[in-house]
Amino acid sequence: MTDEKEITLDRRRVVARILRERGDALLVTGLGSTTWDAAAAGDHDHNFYVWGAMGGATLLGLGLALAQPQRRVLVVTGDGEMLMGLGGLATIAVQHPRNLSVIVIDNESYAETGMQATHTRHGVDLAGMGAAAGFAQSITVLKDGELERSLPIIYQSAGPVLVVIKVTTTAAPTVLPPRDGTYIKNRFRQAVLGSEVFK
Ligand SMILES: Cc1ncc(C[n+]2csc(CCOP(=O)(O)OP(=O)(O)O)c2C)c(N)n1
Ligand SMILES: [Mg+2]
Repeated sequence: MTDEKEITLDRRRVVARILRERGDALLVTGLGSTTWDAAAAGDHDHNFYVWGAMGGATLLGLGLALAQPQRRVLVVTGDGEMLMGLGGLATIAVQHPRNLSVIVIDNESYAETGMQATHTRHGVDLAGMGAAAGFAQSITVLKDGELERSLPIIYQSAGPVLVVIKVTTTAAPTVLPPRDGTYIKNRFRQAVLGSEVFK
């Protein structure tokens, strides 16, 4: 269990800081708040917003990482979403994509549905689970300095990488990206595949 007093990082600042370094990385976001965080940092044609399918973001990222091995793939998702798809950690570790980094924005809550406590509030250690599954790197970030040190791990370390970032429960305004699934898919495919998209 994390002492509430130790958590000071703001999710919007964290996600914006990470995405500032994104270069040509591809981004998958989980349902709800992490999608708003990415939209607040700036909509991008390399963003694939998973508007639903709770528990599926990391495995979508795995498929993308395997299909696009030359690109860095980031998944930015919530602790509740990650807890719903825990088996994905084992599958990712076994597939061992060197280009996949999973970032969990861990507010120890289901913010989207009213800030109910998740299991991480009760001590479940997602980074420990990633390490036990066999992730190449699996760390928890609590402070600004640790966030800065995690950036080269997120973008350059051989994956799979899991970075669990503890953030406050401070409410952030909802910022909506496009939500037409067909539009998001087509835009993303065009941006990633270019002229290959029609083959
Ligand atoms: C299968 C399923 N169960 C429940 C929900 C309702 N739901 C939507 S967002 C959410 C909370 C997500 O929590 P988390 O991933 O921690 O994101 P946060 O908003 O806290 O950043 C829940 C329970 C859903 N969309 N799908
Ligand atoms: Mg949460």
